[in-house]
Amino acid sequence: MGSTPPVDATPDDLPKNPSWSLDACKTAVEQRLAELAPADMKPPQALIQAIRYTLLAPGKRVRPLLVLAAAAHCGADWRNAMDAACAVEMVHTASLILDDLPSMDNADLRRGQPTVHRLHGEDTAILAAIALMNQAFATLSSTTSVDIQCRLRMISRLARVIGPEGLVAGQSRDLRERTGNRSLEVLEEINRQKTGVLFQLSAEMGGMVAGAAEDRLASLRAFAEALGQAFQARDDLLDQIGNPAQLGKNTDKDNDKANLVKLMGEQGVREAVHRHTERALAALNGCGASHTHLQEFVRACMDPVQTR
Ligand code: GRG
Repeated sequence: MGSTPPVDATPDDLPKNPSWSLDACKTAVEQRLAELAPADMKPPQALIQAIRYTLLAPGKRVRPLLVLAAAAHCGADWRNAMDAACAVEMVHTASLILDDLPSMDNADLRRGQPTVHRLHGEDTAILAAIALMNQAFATLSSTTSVDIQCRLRMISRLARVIGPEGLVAGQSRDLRERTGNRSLEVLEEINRQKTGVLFQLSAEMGGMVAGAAEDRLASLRAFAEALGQAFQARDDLLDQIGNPAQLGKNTDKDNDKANLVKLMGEQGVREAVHRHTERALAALNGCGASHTHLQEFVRACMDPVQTR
C-alpha cells in the first residue's frame, strides 16, 4: 500500500506533509473531482453536464478538507486521502441535489447558481444524484493509494452512513417531522443524522487512510460529531440571518418548521455554535498528536457568522 504509515506510528515520528495548506488542498480536491467526473464520460451529455455543473460548482469543500486534515493530523501524506475526500464530496453533492428538489426544499439557488433541477429538469437532477452516489463507491473501490482492507472499510462505512439509519433517515425526519414542538434533543438528533454522520465519516476516513488506531479514530469521531452540530447550527442561523447573494443559496427555507433559531433565538444558537466547536476541539485532547491541521480547518469552516 505504499506510504500508509504503520498503525502504531505517532504523527511526530512521521515526515511532515508536503506543502500542507487548506488552499492547496482545496485546489487539489477540485482538480481531482474534475478528473473523476471527466467531460468525456460515456453517459448521455445532459447527464454529464448536470453532474459536472453541480459537482464542480464553487462549494466550500468542507467535508473533503476534513478528510485531508484528519489524514494529515494522523501523520499521513494527505494526498493518499484524496480519493476518499472526493468520494465524500460526491455524496454530499448528491444530497444537495436531492435536498433542493421540489418535493423536498424546493430551492432554486445553490452554490451561487440555479439548482440542477431548475436548469436541467427534475429527471436529470435525480439521475445525476444517483450517478454521483455510485461514482463515490466506484472511486473508493478503485483508489490505489490505500490497501484493499482500507478500501473495504471505507466502502462499508459509507454505505452505512448514507443509508436508512444515517443521512436518509435525517432527511426523512427533517421533512416529515417539520411541525409541532421539536425539542432540542430531537433537533440535535436530526442534525446528527443529516449532517453529523458525513462529518464523522470524513474524519474517520482520513484516520483510516493514515492507519490510525481505534482510540484515535474514536477521538476523531467525537471531534467530528461535535463539529457537525456546530456546523449545522451555524447553517440554521445563516438560513435566518444570512443573505442569498453571500451564501449562494436560498435562505428562510426553515421558516415553516421547528428549528434551532425558533427554539433558542439567534443569540442562543450563536452560543450553541461556540459550545459545540469548543467540545469538538476538546475531543482531540489526549490523543497525543498536535492539532494544527484540524485547528486550522475548524477556524476556516467556522468563521464568525455573517449578518445582513
Ligand atoms: C443518500 C446522498 C443521499 C442523500 C439522501 C437529501 C438527503 C438524503 C440528505 C440531505 C441532507 C442535508 C441537505 C443536510 C444539510 C447539510 C448542509 C449543512 C449543507 C450545506 O453544506 P455546505 O455549507 O455546502 O458545506 P457547500 O455548497 O459549500 O458544499
